[in-house]
Amino acid sequence: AKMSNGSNSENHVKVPKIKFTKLFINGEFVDAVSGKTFETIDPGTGEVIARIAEGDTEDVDLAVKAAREAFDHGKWPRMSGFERGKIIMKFADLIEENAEELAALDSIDAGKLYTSGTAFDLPFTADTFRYYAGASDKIHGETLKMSRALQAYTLREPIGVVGHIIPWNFPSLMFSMKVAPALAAGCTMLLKPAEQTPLSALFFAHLSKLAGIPDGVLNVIPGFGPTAGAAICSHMDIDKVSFTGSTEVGRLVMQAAATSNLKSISLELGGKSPLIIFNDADIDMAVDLALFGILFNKGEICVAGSRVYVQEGIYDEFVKKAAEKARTWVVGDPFDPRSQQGPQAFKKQFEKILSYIEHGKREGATLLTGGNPCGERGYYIEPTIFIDVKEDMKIAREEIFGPVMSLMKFKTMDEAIQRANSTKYGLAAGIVTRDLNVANTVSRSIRAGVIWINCYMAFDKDCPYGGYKMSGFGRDFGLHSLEKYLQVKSVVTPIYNSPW
Ligand code: TXE
Repeated sequence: AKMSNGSNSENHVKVPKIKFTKLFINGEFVDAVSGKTFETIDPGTGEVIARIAEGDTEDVDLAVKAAREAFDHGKWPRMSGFERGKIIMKFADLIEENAEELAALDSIDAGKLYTSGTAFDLPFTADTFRYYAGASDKIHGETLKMSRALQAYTLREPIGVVGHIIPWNFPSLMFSMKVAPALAAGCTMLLKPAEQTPLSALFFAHLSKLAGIPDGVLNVIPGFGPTAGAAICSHMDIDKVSFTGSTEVGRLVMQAAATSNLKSISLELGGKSPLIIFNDADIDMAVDLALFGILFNKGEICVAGSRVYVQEGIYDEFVKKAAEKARTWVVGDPFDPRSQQGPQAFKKQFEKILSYIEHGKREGATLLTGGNPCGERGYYIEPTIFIDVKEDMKIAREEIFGPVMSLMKFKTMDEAIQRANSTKYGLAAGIVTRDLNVANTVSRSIRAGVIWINCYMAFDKDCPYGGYKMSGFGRDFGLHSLEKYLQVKSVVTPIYNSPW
């Protein structure tokens, strides 16, 4: 890997002044009840960006009270879906107008490439709001044909007060993915951003007010998992928790829901997704997809293609080409347009990745490329490819969440299917082949929530995705996501003296 040496001033991207650092409750920015604050750090330098108000149980209580009031007595759940849609659309326009500033906040807070932020994350974020704005007036029930003399129909009502808990890898996109469908459904809510990346969520809170979202409908509470996060999961007055994060914490969320008020939950958790490349693949395309699959967002993405299976006929050539390409990959300042990979999001994640690399070496896998930290400061890691990886090695089993690929060889389709499925996770899978029958057979055989054929991470707001197995349950994006935020109510009345 090459290191780009750009600096912010050289590239003329203005790192924004941090304007919002407090909790957002009932339409106001306020200090935490405890008065406590915490530091948010720039992973490109290791330096403190700002101090943020630290929400805890009492702040969560205040936010829930505001959201409850807005749900039980406010106009948001009661106005027409069409009116809600107009306000959500305005929110999207404001996001678009502020996209560069929001992308810069994510770059400095999470080490994300500014070029990706402006070209991908922020347009996607705004469009996700637009997609659900368009759905808000199309939420309706069914008329039922009953076998007895009854007239019945269903209503689809908002589930109530929602707690969203999101991670640090896509701060803006995760915000939209959770908040947009819940708003469209007519819910009120609080969102806890990850402690590593609170900046864009607070900026969104500010924009939501400008858009006309009523006070109390959307509250943002930065804070830590075991305190603010746990308070949300065990709260007696929250109706639903939508969580994206680690499988370990997903288990805690489920436990807390069970022992509090049996709130509905949905979990989008870890993955160890396979990418299967067959002999008939276009090798250059397959190499590009494999590298993109593991290096996009520096591997900090739940659907990262971390296990790459290449059929034996093209394996050697694939290895050679992948190594060549990985060696030219440019790692560096996320604000430098030449960079293809920024720093890992925070120190602990950086250390976790390096420790997996050490494990891989110790367990006998061979480093094809990378394997080291790079740069003079900040949390940068070289694009890393291991070969000679065995299925039972830690690096092939556990989610690393970094730029570390395990490259493996296979002989037959059946073997590839069996090995691809030999994981506790089931988030995504990729298939590269020109044979339609192989593509269709493998798609049906793999237990994962999304299958990409001759592409990888081809996301869009229209397409639901989420986990099988221990990758969780519930779907984000698409109309399926709305279901998480709705309840079905049946209304029944007798029909008298009617032949119908
Ligand atoms: O996750 P956590 P971490 C995986 C990835 C990564 C690992 C650890 O492998 O290396 O998890 O990351 C909040 N009650 N993924 O430690 O802790 C926390 O504050 C309630 C995959 O950051 O799960 C944050 O807002 N909430 C994943 C959110 O949970 C709690 C994305 C996620 O943090 C809590 C992130 C608690 N007890 C990590 N403890 C994906 N699916 O994309 C923490 N949180």
